[in-house]
Amino acid sequence: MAMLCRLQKNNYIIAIINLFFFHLMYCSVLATTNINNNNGGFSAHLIRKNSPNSPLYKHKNNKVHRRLMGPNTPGSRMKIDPGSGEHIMKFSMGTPPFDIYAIADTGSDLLWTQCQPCKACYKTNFGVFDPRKSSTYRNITCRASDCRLVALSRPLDYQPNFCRENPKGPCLYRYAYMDTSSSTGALAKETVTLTSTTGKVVTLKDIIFGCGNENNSTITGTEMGVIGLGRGPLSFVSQIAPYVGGKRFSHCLVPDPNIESKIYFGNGSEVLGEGVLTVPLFDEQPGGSNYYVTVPGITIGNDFVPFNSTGTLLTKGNMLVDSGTPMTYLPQEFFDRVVAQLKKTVELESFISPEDSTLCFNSTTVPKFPTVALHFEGGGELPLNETQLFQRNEETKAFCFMMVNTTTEDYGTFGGSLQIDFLIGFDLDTKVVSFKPTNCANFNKS
Ligand SMILES: *[C@@H]1O[C@H](CO)[C@@H](O)[C@H](O)[C@H]1NC(C)=O
Ligand SMILES: *[C@@H]1O[C@H](CO)[C@@H](O)[C@H](O)[C@H]1NC(C)=O
Ligand SMILES: *[C@@H]1O[C@H](CO)[C@@H](O)[C@H](O)[C@H]1NC(C)=O
Ligand SMILES: *[C@@H]1O[C@H](CO)[C@@H](O)[C@H](O)[C@H]1NC(C)=O
Ligand SMILES: *[C@@H]1O[C@H](CO)[C@@H](O)[C@H](O)[C@H]1NC(C)=O
Ligand SMILES: *[C@@H]1O[C@H](CO)[C@@H](O)[C@H](O)[C@H]1NC(C)=O
Ligand SMILES: *[C@@H]1O[C@H](CO)[C@@H](O)[C@H](O)[C@H]1NC(C)=O
Ligand SMILES: CC(=O)N[C@H]1CO[C@H](CO)[C@@H](O)[C@@H]1O
Repeated sequence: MAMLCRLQKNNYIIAIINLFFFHLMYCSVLATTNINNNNGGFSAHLIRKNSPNSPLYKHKNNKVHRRLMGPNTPGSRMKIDPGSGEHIMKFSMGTPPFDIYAIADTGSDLLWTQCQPCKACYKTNFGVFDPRKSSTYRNITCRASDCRLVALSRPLDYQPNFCRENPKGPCLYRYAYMDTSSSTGALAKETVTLTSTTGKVVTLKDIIFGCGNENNSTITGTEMGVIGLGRGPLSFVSQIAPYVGGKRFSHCLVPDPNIESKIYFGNGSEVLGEGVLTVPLFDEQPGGSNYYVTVPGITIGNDFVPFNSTGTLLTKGNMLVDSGTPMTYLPQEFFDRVVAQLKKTVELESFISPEDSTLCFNSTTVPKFPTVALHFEGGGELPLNETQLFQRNEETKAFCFMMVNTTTEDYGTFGGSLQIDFLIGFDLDTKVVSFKPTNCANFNKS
């Protein structure tokens, strides 16, 4: 019941927001002259965290990982990930611009960064954004309709009548992630600028963000915040939609972590042409953040391994598409059958890597792996090759399988490594995800 009320409330908010953005769009077309790449769309670089290219590179592979997911709402869960495959997006905030390195997260909506004056900020190597030094910073008041977007994500000590008593007071938020990371502060608006992959400067005005003056992070905290690319109305993707021609984006992740990947927003981000597989997105809940798809099973060699062994009925939305999670997770029982089938077709000695619990095959040369394809609701089949399925461990020289088990979840997570060398498009308006096999290192969308 509580859930039901919430959904209705969210829908109401979305309606208001749409009107609001329509207005914004109209006003900003004239004001913002410098976004004009592909009919308003633009592209940006994604830096693989822990690639030596990353300003956030930490030498030894740190094992602590989190998946940033929505606030502490039902449906938010955390992932512990071996390896560090998160992606960082660099942009600037404010006038004059201040550089921000934030985790690009398809599992949550809010864009936030640490802000001065800090009550509690974790240590970063790149300073903390100071709104007092920016001429384009705007507070969002309690009374403002935008404030309702965080109505469910308030600080722990928040008084329910705070906004009624302080209509001109700050719009306070608290975003807590399942790994105990959190950001608390005031919702505000700022100008976001970034340099696109074509070298053009893109200016996005009045982007709603969390100015966090009380934050903590489970990692040593070098990243400066999170840029939420989820499906909800607060998401960066939803906010910029009127500027770029629609609520859609795509990315192409390169296999080599030292080469920057690309992300495309709005017009020009469409995944088109031959060999595109388009699958429906499952609506977990209206206004929800996550990209779920339905996967009946996986073909390995000549055999089909069904997701559900106990019946033909399948839970809809049993797989979360999330580039923020490096590995792919399968529920234990499904995982066991996948591994059994894989071992049957790969005739090599295997062992479990003590480092990250992956299943590895000893081989000095590239072994002959079976053909593998992921099946989607509606009959679509996505062929996966070695680039996506296996990674060579430089030390042991073994080939390790990039799918691992989860015992705490009954759904799978389609992680970042499985997304490598696909141009993947997320269309929030038509509610589909599209996949196109692509050599991402050589890829440039025109
Ligand atoms: C924003 O609000 C804070 C207090 O909540 C205030 O100190 C600051 O001056 C305000 N900034 C602007 C630009 O209105
Ligand atoms: C972050 O804050 C929460 C709530 O106070 C706390 O439980 C958690 O331990 C903190 N995490 C870190 C890494 O400080
Ligand atoms: C996006 O592309 C469509 C179709 O080409 C065009 O009508 C629309 O004006 C573009 N949007 C922006 C914001 O430029
Ligand atoms: C598997 O199928 C059974 C019966 O057909 C159904 O009750 C169950 O929810 C399904 N489980 C999943 C994970 O799809
Ligand atoms: C396979 O690799 C593991 C880890 O390096 C090693 O312990 C084992 O001896 C290897 N087995 C063979 C047959 O090479
Ligand atoms: C699966 O997960 C459990 C605990 O999370 C772990 O003990 C087990 O070794 C894992 N690996 C395999 C291959 O099942
Ligand atoms: C896997 O497929 C991608 C996309 O088509 C391609 O770029 C890559 O070279 C392939 N990898 C192998 C090992 O065939
Ligand atoms: C509200 C909240 O999460 N507060 C935490 C902020 O981070 C510090 C440590 O950096 C914690 O002590 C607070 O509890």
